[in-house]
Amino acid sequence: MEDTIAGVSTAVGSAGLAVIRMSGEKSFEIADKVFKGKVPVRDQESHTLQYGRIVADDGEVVDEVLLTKMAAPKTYTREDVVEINCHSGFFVTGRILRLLYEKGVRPAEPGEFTKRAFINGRIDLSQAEAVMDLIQAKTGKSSRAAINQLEGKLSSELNEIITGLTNTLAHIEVDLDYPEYNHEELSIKQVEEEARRAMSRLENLLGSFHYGKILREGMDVVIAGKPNTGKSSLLNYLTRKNRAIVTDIPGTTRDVIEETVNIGGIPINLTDTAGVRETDDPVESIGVTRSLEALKQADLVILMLDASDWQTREDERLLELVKSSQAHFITVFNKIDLVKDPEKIDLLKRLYPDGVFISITEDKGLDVLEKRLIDYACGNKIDLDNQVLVTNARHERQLRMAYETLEAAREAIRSGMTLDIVALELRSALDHLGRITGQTAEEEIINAIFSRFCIGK
Ligand SMILES: Nc1nc2c(ncn2[C@@H]2O[C@H](COP(=O)(O)OP(=O)(O)OP(=O)(O)O)[C@@H](O)[C@H]2O)c(=O)[nH]1
Ligand SMILES: [Mg+2]
Repeated sequence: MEDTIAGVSTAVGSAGLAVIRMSGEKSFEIADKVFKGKVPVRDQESHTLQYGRIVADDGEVVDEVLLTKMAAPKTYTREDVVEINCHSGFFVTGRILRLLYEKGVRPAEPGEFTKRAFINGRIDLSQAEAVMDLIQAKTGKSSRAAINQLEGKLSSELNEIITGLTNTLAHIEVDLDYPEYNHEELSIKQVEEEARRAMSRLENLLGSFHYGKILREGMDVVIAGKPNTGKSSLLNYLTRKNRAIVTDIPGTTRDVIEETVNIGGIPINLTDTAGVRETDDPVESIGVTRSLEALKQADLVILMLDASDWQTREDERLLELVKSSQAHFITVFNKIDLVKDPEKIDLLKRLYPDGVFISITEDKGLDVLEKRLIDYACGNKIDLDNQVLVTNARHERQLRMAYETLEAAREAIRSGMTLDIVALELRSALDHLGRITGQTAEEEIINAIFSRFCIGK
């Protein structure tokens, strides 16, 4: 039998209300030792709320609360659950928890409620991970992706692939165990076909990771350019804040500044960097080094040029640098308001057909830039309702390994290997897929995942 556990499920700090959650076989019995309401908790109807008081052993009223009783199995953990809505604050919640501990409850570990939901088979591992993604979702679209995963869209796609492969494996095993039936010709073809089918589904899932990862973690966009081109002005514009200092003195930004913004539902982690140039100033030169390092981490670089002064040696050097870093980049010409001759602008547009031309001071072209950012994340091409998204790097890794293993299985078939070798590869592919759903995940992995949760979840 599992212990009964309790923890505060709401955020720590001053707020109107807090929720203390308790789960386990003794939840109702223990609740009755501290809660005084109209009816004892054990007689209260399941999935209802009751008003009452938390009373200490000496009769002192600790808090007025609302208590929710939820009997197994239709609960978050599939165990008996009690939730106490109490007044928030360190003192009150602490007292109530201590009372519960005195009556035999154990403090919940981080993520332990969700872990129980997983162990008790209500959700699989990828769904449990989605709980945390949902809590940390940065935009509406991110939370949408997490909800889809939580509701089991990824799980059911994986389970279909797993079932197909498992059936095939069973088929092979029969052939191996009863060779007298000699189905070999037939099953080899089926095996090959099944592996191919699974691979094409895995390929689909893997292809969704670019966007899925961006939704979960945000897209890392670095604004780079020589000094004074308007990088910090762009950061301020996109964040709608006066986050970075803007002056007309080249070399204003010395450090790397990061802010996350929501552009069209895509979380974008923006980094403003120190303008890159050769400098004798020791502080600025550290800033330049950091800029170059930030470039290497970027999913996408906004290379910022001054439309009125863009052919400098510094610009060329930077362009080379960005190109050689192999990062994707958008060339942005700022300050087009300063270019009075329309022919000059036309020339620029011809030279840089993929460039984006903006003026931050006159608010021109910034909508085009935002659209380009969204397009790169491919936010508009993906239908969140119908596409199963892979958002988690751990899942992507296992999917890729499953894919490679299936490829090896097909290779084994093509080169005439015996069925037992093929079976080995199939089993290994199934192991990789099972690590995502949790069926074959090692205990350390499971523990590591739940330890990243907050207490009370
Ligand atoms: N005319 C004009 N000036 C602009 C525009 N955008 C920014 N500026 C001005 O350009 C100057 C430099 O802007 P910043 O945003 O500090 O430039 P930066 O690239 O961050 O500069 P460093 O931090 O020194 O590398 C400021 O005086 C801005 O007001 C624009 O579109 N048009
Ligand atoms: Mg700056």
